[in-house]
Amino acid sequence: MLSQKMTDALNEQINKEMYSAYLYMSMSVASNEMGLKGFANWFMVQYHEEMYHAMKFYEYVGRQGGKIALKAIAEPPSDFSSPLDMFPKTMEHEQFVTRSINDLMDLAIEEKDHASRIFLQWYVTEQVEEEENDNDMIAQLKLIGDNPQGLMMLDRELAGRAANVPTDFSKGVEGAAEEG
Ligand code: OFO
Repeated sequence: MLSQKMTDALNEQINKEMYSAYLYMSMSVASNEMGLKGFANWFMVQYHEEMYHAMKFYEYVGRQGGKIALKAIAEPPSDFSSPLDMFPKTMEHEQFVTRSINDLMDLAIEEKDHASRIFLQWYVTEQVEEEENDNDMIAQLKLIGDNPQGLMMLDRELAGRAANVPTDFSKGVEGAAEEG
């Protein structure tokens, strides 16, 4: 059972995760335009992760008998100049998402909503990984600086990143996670 306040907050979070997916899709487009296919791949994998995050919330609200409310997704920025322009922006965005997950957790604790608290724990852990990924990438890009060869090497490495989350939700998120 979810309170109306928790239902509304979870629905807002579905929208934030969908926006994250949209933002990373936009960065993938920009990377392709820069000729960086590996970065484009990295961001598309990130897109799939965000869709998975959104779908987990979607399924949880539904399973708890809450009314799912899908809101308009804001237009993401598209004017990026380089990977070192994009990654601090992804970091800033992930920190925003982390604060949002923390607020949800605070609400679950305040409402003694134990099911939501346990469900949200997965996201608390996930956000540590999200911020760590961005930190690592920013550090590598700073090391590379203006060296095009270094950037091409990293681009080749990022081309190998594969999605390790379910991408087909026709049988629901849990069903997809079991099959995947
Ligand atoms: Fe959903 O973790 Fe990124 O935004």
